[in-house]
Amino acid sequence: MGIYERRSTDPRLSRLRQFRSVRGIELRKLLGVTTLALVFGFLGWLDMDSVIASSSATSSGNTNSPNSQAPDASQEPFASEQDESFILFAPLGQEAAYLINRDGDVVHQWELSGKPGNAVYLLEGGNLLATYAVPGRFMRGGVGGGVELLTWDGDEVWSFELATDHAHLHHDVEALPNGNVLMISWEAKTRREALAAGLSANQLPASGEVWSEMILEYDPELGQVVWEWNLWDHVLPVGWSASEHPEKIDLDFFANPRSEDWWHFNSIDYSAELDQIVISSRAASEIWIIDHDLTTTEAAGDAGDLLYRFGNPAAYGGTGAQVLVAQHNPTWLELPSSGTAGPIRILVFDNGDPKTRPYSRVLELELPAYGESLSTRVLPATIVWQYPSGTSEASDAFFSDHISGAQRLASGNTLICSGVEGRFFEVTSAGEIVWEYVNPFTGIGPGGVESNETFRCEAYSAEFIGQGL
Ligand SMILES: [Ca+2]
Repeated sequence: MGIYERRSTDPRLSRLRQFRSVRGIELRKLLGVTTLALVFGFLGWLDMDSVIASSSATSSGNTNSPNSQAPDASQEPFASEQDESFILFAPLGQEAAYLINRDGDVVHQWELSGKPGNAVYLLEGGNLLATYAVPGRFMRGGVGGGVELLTWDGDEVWSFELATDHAHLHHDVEALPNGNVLMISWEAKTRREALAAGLSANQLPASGEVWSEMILEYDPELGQVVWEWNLWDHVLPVGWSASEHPEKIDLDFFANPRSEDWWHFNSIDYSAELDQIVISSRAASEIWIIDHDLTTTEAAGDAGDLLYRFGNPAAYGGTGAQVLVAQHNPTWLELPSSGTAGPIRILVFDNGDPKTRPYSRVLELELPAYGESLSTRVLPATIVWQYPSGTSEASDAFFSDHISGAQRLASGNTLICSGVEGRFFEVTSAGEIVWEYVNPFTGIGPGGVESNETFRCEAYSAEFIGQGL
């Protein structure tokens, strides 16, 4: 059974998820029913990260993870403690984060202060950096509002909430080496501000309001935001050509009267070596790179314009093929050792879309001549690896049109979270699946129905976590 067969049924109305398990241990079928059409009818204002929810045949609340599958011992890919033997995830329908081993046993769990909003991470030593949803005026897909640092035992070290009528955290955070945390926040822009930026009234949502984006750096020692990058500082000035200024953000491309969440940032990742940030804009189908080596004042000026962008030339009036479709979770891969010139690589989960490209894939992008030698803001990225490859024997087609992510492991393998399916699987560079798990913890997810959807999963080594693992 391949994805092409699945396409014979409208994946937006019903979806039969079927896949072979690792090495033929068993054949398992999950019947998922998406309620997109109904939900669209009731909740037309929601975007894709909220409207699709699935039910699954998995049980609720078990701690024994009945759907886990141990890898074949003869193919044991986790040879040393340096390998990432533990997987962290927070099901979108529960107020909890789980840490499992490769046998699928829950080895630890945390209670969160709300449903995930959306990413969770372990810090070295076993503290949990978690997002959680806080009610507010702008409750769109990926809504957050709170960030908390919990000890291994679940005690709060600190928490920070931003869920006002004018700003609301969402989706992802990034722990910096100095202990600060980067956060993504929506920021409300009034009709007046939107018109002043060159938009016409008929480009605005019915509310007249647009929710823009900010990147905030929170210092938990000071208990305050110490750095900010604001998207609105970098919009294309009226009268400028978008294609001649890809460093600017063209509001016309995003103007969409149906939605107020124009850019829909859904991830943030930081490179300490470059002191740069890579952001994913789902609505643009682009990844954007910005400089973090700036003061807030500098970041509000031209120096804070997009350093580079990649994925969808239409977003800046350019020509050429669109590569990314509604992607998530671009991450910097390990950089060449210092002093060695070499290509920069980024791994990204390229979701796809039911209408235009109904399959997902994971791409490894190489950015040649990255840095000062690049004379363009448009990255000349090439795809150097992808899953599925199209030629591998891994026939387990997967499709998750929202949420999801991918992580390159120390072994060179790639851990993929197909979030809609609540499915985590690890593939070798040759595209062979060597481990697989389906989240059994269900709950009422963002779409308002029971699901096992999971935003992402993250793998960690026992050495990194400590705590006697
Ligand atoms: Ca992150």
